[in-house]
Amino acid sequence: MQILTVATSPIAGQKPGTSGLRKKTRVFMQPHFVENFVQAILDATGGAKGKTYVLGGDGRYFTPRVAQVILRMCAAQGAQRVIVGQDALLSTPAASHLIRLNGADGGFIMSASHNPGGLDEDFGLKFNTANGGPAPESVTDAIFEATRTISAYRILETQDIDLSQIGESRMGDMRVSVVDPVADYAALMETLFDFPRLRALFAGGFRMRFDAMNAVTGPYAKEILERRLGAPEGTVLNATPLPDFGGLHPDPNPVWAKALIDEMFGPDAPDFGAASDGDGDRNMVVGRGTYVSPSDSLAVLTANAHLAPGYRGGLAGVARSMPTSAAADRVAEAMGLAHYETPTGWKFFSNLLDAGRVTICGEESFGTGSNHVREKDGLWAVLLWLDILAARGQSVAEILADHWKTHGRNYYSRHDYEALPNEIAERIVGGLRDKLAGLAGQTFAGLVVEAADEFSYTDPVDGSISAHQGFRVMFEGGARFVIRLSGTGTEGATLRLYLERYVPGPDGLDEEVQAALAPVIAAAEEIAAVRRLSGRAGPDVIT
Ligand code: VG1
Ligand code: CO
Repeated sequence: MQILTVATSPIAGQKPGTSGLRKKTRVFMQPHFVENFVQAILDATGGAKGKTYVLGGDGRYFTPRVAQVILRMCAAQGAQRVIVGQDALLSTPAASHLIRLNGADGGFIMSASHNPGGLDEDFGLKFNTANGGPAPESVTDAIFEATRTISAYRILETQDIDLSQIGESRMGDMRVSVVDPVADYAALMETLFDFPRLRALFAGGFRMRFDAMNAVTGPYAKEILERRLGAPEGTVLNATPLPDFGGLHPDPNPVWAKALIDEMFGPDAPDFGAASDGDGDRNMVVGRGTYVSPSDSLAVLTANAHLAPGYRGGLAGVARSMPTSAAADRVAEAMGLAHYETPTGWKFFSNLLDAGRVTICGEESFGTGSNHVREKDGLWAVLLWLDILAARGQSVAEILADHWKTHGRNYYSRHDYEALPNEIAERIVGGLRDKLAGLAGQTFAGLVVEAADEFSYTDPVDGSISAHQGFRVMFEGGARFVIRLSGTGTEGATLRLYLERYVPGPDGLDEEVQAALAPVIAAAEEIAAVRRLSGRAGPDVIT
């Protein structure tokens, strides 16, 4: 076995986005592409010498090759140990947990999350730090800088290691531990939720459908829901992770998880439905005939978490990303909890969680999680919902209606305009930026602008500043819209328009969402002209 030093040169475009580096799979397959990026990660984080890493991913096409490359590079650079999920599988929350459980120095997660997989689709690589959380901006900036100056990488010349068998082996001087990807995660869930109560729920005939979308959560959901909690076999659909996710787009929303939605709104629907994304950190929850918007889900979980054993002592606080609705803020205010508003992306929650300022975090993009790991966690959210349903003995619809009666309702929707030509997206965003300062006091579609700005975040823990995090236009009465460009897309620019309107109740809590938001949608078009400037008749995806 020989350590090779391979000459290389910088490859453009290796800048991590909202959540790691994402590109078309064929881009990742170019010579040196993976190696350059991995070397940049190692160099930017002080080298691999003596370190322990966790490695796994959502099983998408190209994962087995990348896993071997990462192992050989870690071995060449003196890493002490890599803990790998069997078959190179690990959900993102399970990887976060393994890093923390083993006191590892970091982890590599091979995933493009909710993006489709396959030779002609997307691949991705994320690096998490020793706290189990996504690398903060200071680290991703340093990684990007390293990709721009790289001249060589080091890799061990050796045979592939067998990742299909659980157990210990060696690659050069480095220890490789292939572990069950599910066991430690499932054990963690048992400490947070009332498993006997949940077993009794299923034994009593409670019916659930979980769509794993042929992605990584399948084995986790099978083990926890069907084996440990006794839900009938067949509760988990699409449970085998496939390299191309069986052609599904593993993004748990009403558009891409339409089969689940149809079942939940059809005759004889189960009591509860849920779906997860490619890497298992997102969740969509659906009641019988009831869609739960992720922003409302965060608010309901915050209000009811104390019903689950892991949160019986109460919450330290709650954080949401800026585009997420203020529903959770209202709960926090009612409960006297601290609440925080961060930029989009889970990396911004880590400091708040590490400092003990918040217990629960969430994003409008179907992501919720808590201080049990440093990532959002799809199955965790599903189990917390189940525990709440079991404790309250009510349906999802009843819990939502009760929530809105108590706190009022933040009508909410996100409109995505996908794969826009970059110059058009820039024109829309640039136009809005130019207008922002003069908007206050003006009326659009009957709504008076109260304030408008570009969101900038100062981390309350370390004081770091993240500017240019999206445009906000706030109207009198609590309505607002937000526009930002996606940092996870791989084709052109995806523009996200987030719309929100608050209705205090008791009247007007049961409107159709798009109808309730019509004035905000109209005002947003008058101000930002997304449809006019893009020439699109409407959004590609509405969630
Ligand atoms: C999207 C979501 C964001 C989420 C990110 C990663 O980012 O909006 O809330 O944290 O995806 O989610 P963007 O930049 O495209 O809006 V996932 O499940 O990749 O890990
Ligand atoms: Co994800």
